Amino acid sequence: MALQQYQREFIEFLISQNILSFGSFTLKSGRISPYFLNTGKFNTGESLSKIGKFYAKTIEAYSHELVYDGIFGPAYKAIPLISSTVIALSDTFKKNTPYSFNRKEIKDHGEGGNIVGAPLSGNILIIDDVITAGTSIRESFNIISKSGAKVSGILIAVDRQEKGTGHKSAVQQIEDDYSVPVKAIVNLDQIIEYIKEKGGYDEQLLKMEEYKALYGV
Ligand code: OMP
Repeated sequence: MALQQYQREFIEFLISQNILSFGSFTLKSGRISPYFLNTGKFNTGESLSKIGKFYAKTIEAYSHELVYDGIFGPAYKAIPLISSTVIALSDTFKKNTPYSFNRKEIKDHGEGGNIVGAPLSGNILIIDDVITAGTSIRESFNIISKSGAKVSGILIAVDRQEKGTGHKSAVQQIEDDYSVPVKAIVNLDQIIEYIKEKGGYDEQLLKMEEYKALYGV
């Protein structure tokens, strides 16, 4: 799909906030990547407000495929992301959406349970930051299915377009395994397209292409 204006703005935003950085990074999967997306760096009110708007806009752009009653964000990193997304859905699109997240620690006193926020029921849209090999997102599926709700879709900020455990992309594998749509604000090809247009990233682009040849699909 051709780069949309909001996607250009999003990539520009990733670069300007140093969310997208270049170097040598060991990923959760053990792969060594020449680039990394650190959404933990959405750490000011202004940047958090912006990321929520980008997620909300993407939900609206895919409104025919992403059908949901509530939004779930896995602890910890997705908690602020879903908070700002539901605020943007309410402010910009007048949609009042229940949201919840999990506790990482087991709580056996007070209100108990390991879900905070709206009770999980009906169709749940998972919002997370990045999919590489697809391990983290599967943990969210387990949490939601245990609660009796159904995952109806996934939205991430960046699809790194890498292989999962087999030959398919991790995203494709999740779509096949769970029969749900997985959407991203942007994917790696779109980031590459944008930085090629922008110029000045020749060395980084070369390393990204090498990495893609190893793990890309
Ligand atoms: P997978 O579980 O392999 O899909 O990796 C996704 C998770 O890795 C994300 O939820 C992040 O915690 C982390 N990650 C990033 O945040 N940014 C990246 O660019 C790459 C990763 C990663 O480790 O693969």
